[in-house]
Amino acid sequence: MQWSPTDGHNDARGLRLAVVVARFNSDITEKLLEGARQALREARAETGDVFYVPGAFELPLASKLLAPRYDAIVALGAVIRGDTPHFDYVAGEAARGLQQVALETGVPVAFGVLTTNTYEQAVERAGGKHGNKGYDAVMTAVEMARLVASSSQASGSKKDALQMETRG
Ligand code: INI
Repeated sequence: MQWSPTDGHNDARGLRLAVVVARFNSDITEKLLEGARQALREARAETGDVFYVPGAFELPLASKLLAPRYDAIVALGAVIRGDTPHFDYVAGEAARGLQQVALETGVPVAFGVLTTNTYEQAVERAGGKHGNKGYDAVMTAVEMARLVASSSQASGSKKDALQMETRG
């Protein structure tokens, strides 16, 4: 069975969401943003603040700066393989950095960064025959923000129960 990013809880009401978009390959990343906006509407998000950075390499720092103010971050970019090893550095550091921000801050960061061999493959994933990864990234962010919220509620009630036990 194929996992669908829309299987989870896609109700964004009450969540503060930020979308960070890389301008590099902007014809693709603007399509990812269109998909992200559609998902925000469908999930009934009340916030979906949009911030721009020059390229995918800059997504992690922007996400880290935004994390304290949001329940989840959606990072959008398009890294397309060229003739030099530059692709590997930019794509690798974007992925590593975004995961690091999520793990260090506890704020989910959805990886809506296309890493493709060709421009056509990017087009196909930005509203083409393979869907829109910007849309998927928003739904992932919403699901993860809900998971974080319910896990902190659960640990809160566990703490209360322990305190009650101690008080006897
Ligand atoms: N940035 C991208 O978002 N996608 C790319 O494909 C890309 N390539 O191929 O070079 C790219 N480079 C710019 C990079 O993200 C930084 O903005 C730049 O290196 C300055 O730090």
